[in-house]
Amino acid sequence: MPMKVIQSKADLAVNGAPPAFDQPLHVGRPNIGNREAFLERVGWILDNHWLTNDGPVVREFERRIAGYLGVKHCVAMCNGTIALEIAIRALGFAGEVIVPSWTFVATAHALYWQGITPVFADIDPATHNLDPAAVRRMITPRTTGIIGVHLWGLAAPVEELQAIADEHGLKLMYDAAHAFGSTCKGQTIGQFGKCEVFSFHATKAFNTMEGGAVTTNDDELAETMRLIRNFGFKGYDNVIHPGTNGKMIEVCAAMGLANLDAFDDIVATNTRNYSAYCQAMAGISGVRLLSYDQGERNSHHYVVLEVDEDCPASRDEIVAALQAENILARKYFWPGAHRMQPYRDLYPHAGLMLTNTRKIADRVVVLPNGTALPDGAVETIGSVIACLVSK
Ligand code: T4K
Repeated sequence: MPMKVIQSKADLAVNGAPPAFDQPLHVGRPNIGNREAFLERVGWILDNHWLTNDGPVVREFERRIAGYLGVKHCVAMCNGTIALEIAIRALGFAGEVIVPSWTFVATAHALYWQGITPVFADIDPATHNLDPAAVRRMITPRTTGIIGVHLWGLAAPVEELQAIADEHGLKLMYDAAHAFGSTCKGQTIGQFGKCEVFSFHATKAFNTMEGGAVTTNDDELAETMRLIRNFGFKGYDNVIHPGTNGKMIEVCAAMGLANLDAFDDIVATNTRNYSAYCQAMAGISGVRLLSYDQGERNSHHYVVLEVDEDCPASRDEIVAALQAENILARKYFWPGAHRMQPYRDLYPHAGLMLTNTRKIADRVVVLPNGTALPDGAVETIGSVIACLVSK
């Protein structure tokens, strides 16, 4: 279908015109790599009669991911949230752990679920990542660790956070759910802190349908996480550690291998789309895209638009107008974890310490990207936003 031409506000679906797209455009539309390679491997898995429990495809996947990220160990998991929980448990976090509120709620839930109190620190509005000075302010005698998040695949301030952790005897790990393929000062994310946790959920740039992994250079930590991932079993009938079921299945690993082979192409498509978005938004006053450091690698999976306070259209008006066009933009991660339960009841006044988080939460719109985005869609999305904010 030819793209709708938007010349005036009367052409917008919120004002009664037909939507720009027949089919919804999703922010998290999965990238599907080499379909034939995937299906062939699934056939092999069925013939092999080994579907889960540390099977040969999961092992190959772990080797390939560790090699790709340049890290000693990759422990594949059933999803990113369980991977966070297992890493937190293996590191022995307790008491309070400092995290950003400006993240997907799973970062905080993975702590709370284990009886550990997440303490929210504010972010740097330029990068949306933890502000080291804010982290220092939240340290108490009960603090045992810090979880940095590389939000949108932009590296957290790893040197500053490591210095704080060393100074105060805290353990530091990362939620790298968004950061597969990103670098920090040229070094691949996956090797910072004690360990880093990836999500390979369907909606991520690199996916295994459901899945995740913890990467680390620490042999002992990797071994402990492998035990916890499989109920604490060391061989048959011998349980030597408390554990859970965090195992990745063979079919998910097969999807991961097919997508790993396609990952460079996926990133190239995302990067092309991101550049088109930059061009489309360049002349529109009142909105701007979060920028990526051109000297670092990033999957450019997240296209994050910030709507200024004095923009003629509010953030919520922009989201409503895009959704009316079947462009399912998202307000990730509004309203911030501190305003979600149980944290809203736990910290009714947290917003006083989280001034940047509050501001950013009210400004952000995440736009669709990925290999499923139709040609020309970015330009149409740009023209919807341009028309909306025009006076
Ligand atoms: N830490 C961080 C920083 C994270 O962002 C995440 C996950 C985690 C930890 C936890 O990792 P996992 O345990 O999830 O591995 C989605 C994802 O479910 C979640 O994985 C992700 N972050 C988060 C940012 O986004 P929702 O609740 O927004 O998902 P939903 O169902 O609204 O889907 C998003 C869009 O994608 C929709 O427009 C529908 C579309 N979609 C979705 C799926 C699953 C498709 O088109 N096809 C699909 O197969 O959380």
